[in-house]
Amino acid sequence: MTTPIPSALGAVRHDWTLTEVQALFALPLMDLLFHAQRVHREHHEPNTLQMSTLLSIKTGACPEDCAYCPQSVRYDTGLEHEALMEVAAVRESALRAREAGATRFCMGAAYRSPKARDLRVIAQMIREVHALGLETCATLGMLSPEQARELKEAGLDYYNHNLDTSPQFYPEIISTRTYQDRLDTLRAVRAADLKVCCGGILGMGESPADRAELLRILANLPEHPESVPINQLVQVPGTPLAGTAPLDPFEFVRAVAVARLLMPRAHVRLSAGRRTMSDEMQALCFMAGANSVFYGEKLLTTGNPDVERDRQLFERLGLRAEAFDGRQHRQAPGHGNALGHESGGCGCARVHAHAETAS
Ligand code: SAM
Ligand code: DTB
Ligand code: SF4
Repeated sequence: MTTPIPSALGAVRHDWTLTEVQALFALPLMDLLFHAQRVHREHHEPNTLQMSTLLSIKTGACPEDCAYCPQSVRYDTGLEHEALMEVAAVRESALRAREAGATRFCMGAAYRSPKARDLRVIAQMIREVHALGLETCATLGMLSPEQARELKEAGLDYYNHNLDTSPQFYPEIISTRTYQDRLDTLRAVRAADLKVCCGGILGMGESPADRAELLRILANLPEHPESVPINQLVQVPGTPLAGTAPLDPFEFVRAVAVARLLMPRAHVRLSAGRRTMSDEMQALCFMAGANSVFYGEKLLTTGNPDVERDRQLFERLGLRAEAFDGRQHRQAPGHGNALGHESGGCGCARVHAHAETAS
């Protein structure tokens, strides 16, 4: 196996071979972590985290058959279906997320693809959230180029659409939309000049080669996604994947490190699954180059660590919030904040809320 020359790691490339990616996975863990942390520091402010809060704006009754998903109408997971939310309620929720310290608000809907009428309402939600000074993200299923443009015009910053796994393993997980459908949506999103949030799920029973191939395909896209969510499968009773053998945590950490090496400028998000990860495993993921999290007690339909628990963890690790553009939040000197820390007004303190900066 050819191991990429360590000094060459950190270059932005789009021509990774599977053999090269597998060679990175095969490095001794400490070497892999060392290179990932080194490359991370070449491209990012260390010890900072981008924080996104999720809201399910339309829940359940989805016609797709994604084997991991509690929202598919095909599986009995006991989930209550909810119609598209009112714009005012979404705004309220975004305001609370901002007060808690999130900088990005991500609206998720259980659609195969959005209908024109619903997209108009969602565009209004985006305008309202944008007006609060938050970055906006949406994940609504497949989009046409026109739909992507409509969202962009409403003020959308990011669109989340995951490849989920390798093309080889994909048919075991989803039959109702193809891998190519996903790539087409990503192309439409880019063409509308939206930022791309695209990653996958680990721990679905895929092989090490599938994990390497997923990351290789992400890295070989014409442009790297700005945001790469690495989810650990949240096993929900009633879904076909409930009962899957859990992934070795070190294999998950390796995947985070390889994502960092392949996409040096991207924000790599430690995404779903944090609730069942130990503090130590999360710290290893941050060491491996993860610099973004979902923040807030709920993902879409399942739980996420409590905000207070996260604040304590980030405090213990000396991690602080990152502002929109990679700088830290600024606050008036001595101003107390929602995270219970006194800010020095300078981007020095720990994670803190940013009502002023966001307005
Ligand atoms: N319905 C839209 C779609 O699939 O494109 C948007 C919402 S969907 C819930 C967004 C992503 O959440 C999926 O692509 C998948 O990567 C992730 N996801 C869903 N259920 C999950 C689970 N049980 N564990 C981990 N990630 C999950
Ligand atoms: C992503 O990659 N993970 C998020 C977000 N994008 C939309 C969703 C995780 C969902 C976990 C299961 C649930 O809460 O329903
Ligand atoms: Fe529907 Fe999205 Fe869930 Fe698939 S992942 S079943 S498309 S909500």
